Amino acid sequence: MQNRNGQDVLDSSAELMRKDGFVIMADFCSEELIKKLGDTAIQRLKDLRETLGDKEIGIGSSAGYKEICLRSRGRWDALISPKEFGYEPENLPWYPLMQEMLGEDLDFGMSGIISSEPNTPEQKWHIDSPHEGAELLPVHHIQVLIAINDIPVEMGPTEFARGSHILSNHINKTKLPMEQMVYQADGTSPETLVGGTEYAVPEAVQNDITAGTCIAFDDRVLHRGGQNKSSKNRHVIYFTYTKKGYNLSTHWESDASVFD
Ligand SMILES: O=C(O)CCC(=O)C(=O)O
Ligand SMILES: [Fe+2]
Repeated sequence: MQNRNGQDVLDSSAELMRKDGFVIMADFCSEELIKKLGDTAIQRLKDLRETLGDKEIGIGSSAGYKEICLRSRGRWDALISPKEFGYEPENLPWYPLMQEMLGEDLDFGMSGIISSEPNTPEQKWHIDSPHEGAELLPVHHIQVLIAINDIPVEMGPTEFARGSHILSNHINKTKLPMEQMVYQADGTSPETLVGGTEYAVPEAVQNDITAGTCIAFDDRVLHRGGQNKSSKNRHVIYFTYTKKGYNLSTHWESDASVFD
């Protein structure tokens, strides 16, 4: 697995994912790939928002539709299948890293776009999946975020707490309850994650991101979408992958359709 400069980044990226819970791979996707993903996604999001019109929509996937939801105020998430994007999920350039982390017989999870409007506030710190065992089990769900444009800090790139995929274990590490961490609640932060334990506060990382960067994260890592202080929409495309047979039911919880 090579980046745009021809460097082999598979082993170093896998190592960072295991250690930090995330890896930021700059200069990774080709111009052609980000253009195609971006054009498809922005059009689809526009169409879905038009179809949605004045229909009611709340915050969180259970208060949304099966095609589109709000992940937090001003932060739209629209599902777009690999087929609609025009790619097979196994032919995308980050796939070797997914195989390395999840095993050769991994499953595709979901794909789409997350788009935050100007003046969107930052999210509350959260994890997207609970832990499944007292010891640190291998990652079960990886999300890949692709920057189709530059995302300077003022546009709110995703922020990660380094190494918190280990510390967020609600079975035997953190004192925070699982539901509080999974459903963006007040009181979750890198500090409170380790409150009352022997562990050091994990470092919060939010970097300027350039177009073509690919970020992969173990979704047990504490993270949050940043505040968009700019006057432009902040887009990221995502593709997710799971270990064989993992059920993603809590990640998209609505059965209602915007087309009904
Ligand atoms: O918008 C982002 O950067 C991240 C969004 C996110 O983590 C979520 O909605 O679960
Ligand atoms: Fe998240």
